[in-house]
Amino acid sequence: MTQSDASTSDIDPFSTEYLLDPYPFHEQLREAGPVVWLSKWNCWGTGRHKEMNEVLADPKTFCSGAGVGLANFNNEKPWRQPSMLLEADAPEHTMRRAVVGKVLSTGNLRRLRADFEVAAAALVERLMEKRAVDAVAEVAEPYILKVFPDAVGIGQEGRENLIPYGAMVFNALGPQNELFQESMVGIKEVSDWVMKNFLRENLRPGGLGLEVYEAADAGQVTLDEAPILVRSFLSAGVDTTVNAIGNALWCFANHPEQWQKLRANPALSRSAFEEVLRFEAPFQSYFRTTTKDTSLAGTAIPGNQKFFMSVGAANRDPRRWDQPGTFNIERQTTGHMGFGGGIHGCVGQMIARLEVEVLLTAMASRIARIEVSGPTTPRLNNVLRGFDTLPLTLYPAH
Ligand code: OVM
Repeated sequence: MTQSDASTSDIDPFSTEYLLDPYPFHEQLREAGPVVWLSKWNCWGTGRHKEMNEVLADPKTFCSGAGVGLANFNNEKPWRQPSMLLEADAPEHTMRRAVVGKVLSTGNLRRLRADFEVAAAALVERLMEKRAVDAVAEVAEPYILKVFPDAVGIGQEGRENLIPYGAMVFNALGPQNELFQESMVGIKEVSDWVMKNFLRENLRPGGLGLEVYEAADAGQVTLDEAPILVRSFLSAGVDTTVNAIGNALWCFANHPEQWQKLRANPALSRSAFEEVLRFEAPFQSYFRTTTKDTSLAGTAIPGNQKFFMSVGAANRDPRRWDQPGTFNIERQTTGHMGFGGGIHGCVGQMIARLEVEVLLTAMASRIARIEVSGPTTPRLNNVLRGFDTLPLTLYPAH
C-alpha cells in the first residue's frame, strides 16, 4: 500500500505562516481526513483527537525510539544523545520512567508547594508595584527560572541558559529550517552550561536532580542514565511552562469574564490551567515512527514511516469538543492532549500543574483585571507555541 490510500495535504506545519496562525491549518488538517499524507515532509499525520489517542495508545507500533521529531533516527544520526525518556521505548524506557515519575510525584510536590507559594507571592508583590509588565520577561520567565531550577537543585548562576537550550531542543523536533538554524547559534556555551549542571557534583542536596542519582545508587537506573535523565528536566521543564504561563495570561486578558470567574473561585486555578493547555497548548506537535506495516482509521501505513500529530488540532477537534474555539475554564477538559498521553504522557505534568496553579491563585487574589497593553510578538518555534513579548497592564484588586 502507498500514500495514495490517504488524503494528501501540502500543509507545512513548520512554516512561518502556519506557526503564526495555526488554526486555519489545523482545520484543514482535521478535515482532510483521519489520516493524512503530508507531501511537504513525506510523512503521515493526523489532526484528529481520536486517531491521535489511538497512536499514543499503541507505542509498539508507533514508537518513540526513532525520535519524536521529523528526523527518523533509523535513517539519520540524532543531533544530540537521545533523551532516555522521550526518545526511548520499552523495555529501556520503563524503569527510567518509573524512577523519574516517582521523583516528580506527590510526596515531593507536597514539599515544594510552600516554596512555590513564597515565590509567587513575592513576584505578584513586585508586579503590583509596576502594573505595566511583560508577561514573559517579568512574569513567566522569572517565576519558572526561580521555582523549577530551585526544585531540581540547580545553582543560581546561568539559569537563563535554560531558555535557549529548550528552544533548541524543541526546534530540533522540526526540520532543519531557518528557525532551527537560528536557535543553534551560540549554542555551545548554552549546552556546556547544561552539561555541567546535570552532573551529580553540581546538584544540591534535597533537590529532585540528586534523587535521580540516588535511584541510580539503589540500582533502579544506571549511573550512566542518571545525568541524561536530569537533562530531561532541564530540556522539557522550562520553555514549556514559560510558554504555558504566557499563553494563560493571554487567554485571561482576552476573556475577562473568565478571569472574573477565577477571581470569584480561585479553586478553579487547576482546571483553568487545563483549559489553557487545551486552548493554547505550549507543545503543539510531535511525531512517532511506525515499527511495522500497520493501518489507522482504515489507512494502510508502511513500517519505518514518520507519523505527525497536532496537539493543537486535536484539542479543538469538533468531533471531541463542544464549542472547541471557546475558552471556558469551567468546561470538562479531561482528554485534552496538552500533556500528550499513553506511556509517554508528560512525566512532569504534576509539577507543571503545581507551578501554574500556585501562580494563578496568587495573581487572582491581587489582580482585578488583565489587559494587553501593546503589540505582542510570538516566540516562534517548530513545535512550541508562546510569546516572546506580551505587554500587560495589571489592575489591582485592592
Ligand atoms: C527530554 C525531553 C526534551 C524535550 C521534550 C520532552 C516533552 C522531553 O530530554 O527528555 O518532553
